[in-house]
Amino acid sequence: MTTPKRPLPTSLRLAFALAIAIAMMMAACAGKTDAPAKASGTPVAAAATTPDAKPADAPKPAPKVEPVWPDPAPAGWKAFNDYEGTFDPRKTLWGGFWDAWAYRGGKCALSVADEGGSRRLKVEFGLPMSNSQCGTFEYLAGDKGKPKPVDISAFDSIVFLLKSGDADTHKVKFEVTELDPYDAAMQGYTGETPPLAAGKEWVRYEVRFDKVLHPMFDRKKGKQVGIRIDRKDQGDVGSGVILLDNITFVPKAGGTP
Ligand SMILES: [Ca+2]
Repeated sequence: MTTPKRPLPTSLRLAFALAIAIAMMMAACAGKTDAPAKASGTPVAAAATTPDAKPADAPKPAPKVEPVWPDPAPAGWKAFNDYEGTFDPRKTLWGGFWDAWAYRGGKCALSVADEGGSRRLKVEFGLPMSNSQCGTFEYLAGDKGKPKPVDISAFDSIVFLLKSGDADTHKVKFEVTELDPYDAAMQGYTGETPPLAAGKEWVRYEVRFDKVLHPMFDRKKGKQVGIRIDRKDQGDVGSGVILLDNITFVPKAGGTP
């Protein structure tokens, strides 16, 4: 069944005509405005190349070492480990013990390295098997083997800097772990980020607690933070070097931890 063809109502035809007219006017206007824009752009370009506007011997701005890190740090940011004087003895800026861990044949060798005017944590990892892992743990408080719970509920997130220490890009997860005094390893829930790329340039990553922590994670009982390097995240390259710096706690908006 077909609908009999009827001529369009006059009002519709008028509307079409109007629409076409408007479209043509707009096209005409676009053509007009285009020309002055090009013309006005020319003097600017010319000015930029005159010696007065830009002396040839003007010193080039020094390349920024950490373009991704705010200086000064925003109010309320609480530095946790900057690796400047925390390596020997192993105490974070909050006073807790920190070190490396390894699992299933993995190994993370820790040192500090001067890079770009700052000391960084250098992690040389070797993950020989398909399920090898290694990483770091940094107690929020407490001596070796004696972590103490720390209330992190006033904080919104952790930020830190990550970079590759060799020619390859590596993948690193960041973890936040709850203290459970009834667990053999005193470990409760662990929240972790997806694998984060450690590449040629420093990148600032943010670990938002609401995103990575289990709803049952008791934020009044934070135990430790750290990185995890998983062989399965690395692709073909099972060993390498990554650099880490400036683990910092960021307070909740309006919070005063
Ligand atoms: Ca540092």
